[in-house]
Amino acid sequence: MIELIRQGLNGGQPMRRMWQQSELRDRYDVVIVGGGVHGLAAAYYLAKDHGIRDVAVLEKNYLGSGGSGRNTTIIRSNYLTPEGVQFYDESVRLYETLSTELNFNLLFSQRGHLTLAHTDSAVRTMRWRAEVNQLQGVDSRLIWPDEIARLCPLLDLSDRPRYPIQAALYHPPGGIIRHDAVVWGYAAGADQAGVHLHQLTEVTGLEVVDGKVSGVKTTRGTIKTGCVLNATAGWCTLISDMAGVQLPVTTHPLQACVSEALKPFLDVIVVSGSLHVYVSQSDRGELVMGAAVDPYQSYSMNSTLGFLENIAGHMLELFPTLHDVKILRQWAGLCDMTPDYSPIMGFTPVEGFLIDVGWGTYGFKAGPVSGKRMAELIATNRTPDLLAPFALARFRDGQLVGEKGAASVGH
Ligand code: PYC
Repeated sequence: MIELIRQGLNGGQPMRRMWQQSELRDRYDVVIVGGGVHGLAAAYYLAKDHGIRDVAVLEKNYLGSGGSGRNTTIIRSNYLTPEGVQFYDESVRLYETLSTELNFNLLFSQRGHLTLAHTDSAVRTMRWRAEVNQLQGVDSRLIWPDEIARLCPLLDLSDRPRYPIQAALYHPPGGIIRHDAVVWGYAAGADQAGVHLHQLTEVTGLEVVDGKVSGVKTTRGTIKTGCVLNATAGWCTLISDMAGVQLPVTTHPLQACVSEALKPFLDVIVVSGSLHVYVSQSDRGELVMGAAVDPYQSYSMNSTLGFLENIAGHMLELFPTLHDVKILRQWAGLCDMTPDYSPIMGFTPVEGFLIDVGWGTYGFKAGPVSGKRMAELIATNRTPDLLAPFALARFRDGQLVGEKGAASVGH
C-alpha cells in the first residue's frame, strides 16, 4: 500500500520494475537452480534472515514458469504424519503473514478445505488425519452431511450418486492464494535484498571436484561457487544427475483446468480422493479444477481430452447442477514424485550440493517453509529439526514418511 501511494505521488515517472536484470557474475557464494517459489523463497530468506546476499537464482525460462505458476493454488496442512503436519503448518503460518512481510497483496483467502469421504475406509482415514492434526495443534475435524450441506449447499449429498458422500475432513485454515503474486513477491523481496535473478539461463552441467561442488555451467557461461541448491521440481533428477547424485524421483504430468466465470456459490475448497477431483472458485468466479497425476512418466506439459472427460464426469457426480458450464482452458505441470509422497530436503553425498525436491503434488504449499528452512540449513550448515525427517538418507535407512494418504486425490 505504501509503495502504491509512493508510486501515485511519483509524478508520472515509470513504475520501478519488480526486479532488475543483473549482469551474470562469474562467481557467487550460493547458486540456486530453479526460479519458482522454492528457489526464490530460499534466496529471499538467505538474504533477509542470514545476510547472505551474494546469491544467484538461475531459471531456464521465466520466473514461476514451472509448477509455481501451474498449480491450483491450494494451501493446507491437514496431512497424515506428525512430521508432515508440523512442516506444512509452518508454511500455512508463513503464508498468513506473507502479504505484510513482502508488502505485496497475495490475496490469501482462508476459506476452509473439505476432503470428502465416500467409503468406510475413507472415513477412517479422515478420522485418522483429524486426530493427527489435532495432536499437532492444527484445526481439522471430521464432519457429517448436515454440516457439509451448510458449508457447501450445491454438493449432491443424496443417495443418488454411485459413491454417496458419508463424511468429510474439514480444515478451516485451508485456503487459496494468488500463486503468481507469491512468485513475484518473493522475487521482488530477494531482488531488493541484493540477490541476482537470472531468467533464460539454463544449467547445462555441474562441476564436482574431489566430491565437492565447485561450479555451474550455464547457457550464458560458467559460474564458480561452493554451494548449489537444486530447487527444480519436475526437472530435479536432470540437475542432480549432473552432480552424480541419484534421486528416487520420477516425473509425472499433472493436469488442471478452469471453467468460465460463475456467480459465487462455492465458499470452500472441495476435494474428493475417491472421485479424483479438487475444485475451488477463484475471486473471478472461475472453477479451478484438478485431478490425479497422469499415470505415466513424462516431461510433456500437453493437455489431454481424457483428463477433461474424466474430470467433467466426476465434477457432475459432486455438483449435478453444473452440467452446462463451459471449460475455458486447461494446462499441465510436472510433479517430482517420491516413493513415500514426502519431499527430499537437505545435504547429499556431494559436498555443497543441496536438494529441495520430490514435492509431487505438494510443492506450492510448502514454498515458504522450505525456503526459510533451507536458507537456515545453508547458513548454519546444520539440518533444522523440521527438515530432519525429509533427508535423502531416509530411503537408505528405511525411515519413510508416508504421505500418500494425505494426497488430494488417489494417484
Ligand atoms: O495437495 O492440496 C493438494 C493439491 C491440490 C492440487 C494438487 N495438490
